[in-house]
Amino acid sequence: MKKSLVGIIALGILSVGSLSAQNITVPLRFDRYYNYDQLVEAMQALHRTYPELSSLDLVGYSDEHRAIYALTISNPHTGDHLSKPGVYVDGNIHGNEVQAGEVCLYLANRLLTKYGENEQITSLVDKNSFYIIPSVNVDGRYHFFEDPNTSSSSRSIRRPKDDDRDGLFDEDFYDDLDGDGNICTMRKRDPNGDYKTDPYDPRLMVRVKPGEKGEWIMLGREGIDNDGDGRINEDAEGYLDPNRNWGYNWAPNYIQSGAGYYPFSGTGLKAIAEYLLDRPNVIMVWAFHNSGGQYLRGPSTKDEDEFPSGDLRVYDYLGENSEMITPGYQYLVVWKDLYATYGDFTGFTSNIIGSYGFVGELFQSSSETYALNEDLQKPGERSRQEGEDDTNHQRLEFNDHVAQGELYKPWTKYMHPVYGEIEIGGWTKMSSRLPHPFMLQDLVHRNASAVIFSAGQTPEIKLELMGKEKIGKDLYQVRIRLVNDHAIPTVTYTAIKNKSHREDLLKVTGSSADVVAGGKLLDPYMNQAVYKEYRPEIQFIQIPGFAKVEYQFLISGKGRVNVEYSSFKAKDQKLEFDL
Ligand SMILES: [Ca+2]
Ligand SMILES: [Ca+2]
Ligand SMILES: [Ca+2]
Ligand SMILES: [Ca+2]
Ligand SMILES: [Zn+2]
Repeated sequence: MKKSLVGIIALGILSVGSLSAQNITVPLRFDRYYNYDQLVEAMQALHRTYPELSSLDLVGYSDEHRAIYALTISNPHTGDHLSKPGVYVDGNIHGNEVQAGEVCLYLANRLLTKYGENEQITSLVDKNSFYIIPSVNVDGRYHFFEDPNTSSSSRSIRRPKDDDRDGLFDEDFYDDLDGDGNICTMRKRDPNGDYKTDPYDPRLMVRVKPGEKGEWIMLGREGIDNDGDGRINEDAEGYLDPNRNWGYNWAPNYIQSGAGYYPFSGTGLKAIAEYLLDRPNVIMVWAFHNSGGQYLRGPSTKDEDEFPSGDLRVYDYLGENSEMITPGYQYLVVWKDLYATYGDFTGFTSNIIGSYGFVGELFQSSSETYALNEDLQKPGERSRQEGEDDTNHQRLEFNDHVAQGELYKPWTKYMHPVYGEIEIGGWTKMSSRLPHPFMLQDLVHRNASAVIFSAGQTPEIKLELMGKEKIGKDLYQVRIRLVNDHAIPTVTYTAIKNKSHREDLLKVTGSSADVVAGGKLLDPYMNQAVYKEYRPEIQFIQIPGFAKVEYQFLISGKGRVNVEYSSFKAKDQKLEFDL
């Protein structure tokens, strides 16, 4: 039963919605895709199997009133979840970017099923709190599976818009003419067309050169003239792009299309923003999308300042390691290497929440290869023909011989009410941006490993008494050291620059002692310290990655002294000593 479900989903030929819910069990399977209901069921199954280590929280509801759930993975025996560095991971903010949700599910499945068995994972779960929202755009995910789509449609939040200004809203969208669950392409034989049949594969068309005879006209996506206005597919669903609607560096529609009328007009997005604001411990953020094979960092627009150099060191360290974890993926900068995005999610988390954030663009369609690599060819095998190196040829060979035809629909005759005899065919919904399920396991594991690597770099602070020396009558010089062995500092440099939250506190108190001076120790040998002018018993501090900081206090009095370190992003530490 399950096997056939996988096949049907991969094929995208039948509507998945017609299938009854499966009994999803843990460990989860990753040779399949989960529709919205199954994704929720999978999260429930994980929580049910590991109630001690996880909680399942309702974050809020989407615009179409579907529940958005978060899975928290945290060991209550090592402290409340808010007391530990928070690693937030989400996916599928674009509804069609389905496998981003599977990366999140896989991460949760991996952390929970390997806890107590794998040493690295056990210590990361003990040390961090993981907040995982596999599907942000739950409506988009729902419709992607349930409705006929292209590989790129069902991306956004639906907001009716009258594109052709005829008083009707979204009245002429694509139509699944042949009822196969895919919105494919229409072509028609025409000797005056500007396309001819590709000489290497008759399923593909190439543009004719000047003076050459044509064979085909391309008629766009499957559709008819639904409202009889003489145009086809002219008023598609209006949209709000959920990754352009966040409350940082937002810009209106005329600058940033899809922005919406105001930030956080997407109700589910606002709920997630509040969820994050309630978790000031979040220091690491991953948001998964699905096209290109990239790990992207901000800034998202050219007019923003580059990140402070301290943050760039962290991004480079994590980004370069992620590139190696997932060969072929590139670590890049959003505005410089891709395009400007105003009001995007990681702009919000980097600048408001005070986290490091990566966008993981999953999947490269160029990975769908069929061995035509000369280096691998043995004598006697067929060699590549001229012009046959095009990605589409490779992908069609992959479709034919590796995916057994599941990704490309053969051209089939159809009688169209306007165009007469046409053909419908081409790449299916589950092609082009999603790996075939047999390749999903590798994709989800490597990307979850990039997240796990970063979780290993969240700050972990050791608080030590460096020295205590009597320098006068009832006067002591005390030195405190704080060490961070990991790459991520306890406060991002951007947060310090933006003053988006307070820095860490180092507080020295004693019932029979007063701190008369205190400040950062610059050189312990030369005894150089910069003392804070007021209230020297409280220091505002940051501990950089792979570094130590030292503080010096002059304390007058006697008895027990308490040193408390508290941080939003790192675990609090305490020590005490006697004068
Ligand atoms: Ca209209
Ligand atoms: Ca519209
Ligand atoms: Ca169709
Ligand atoms: Ca029309
Ligand atoms: Zn996306």
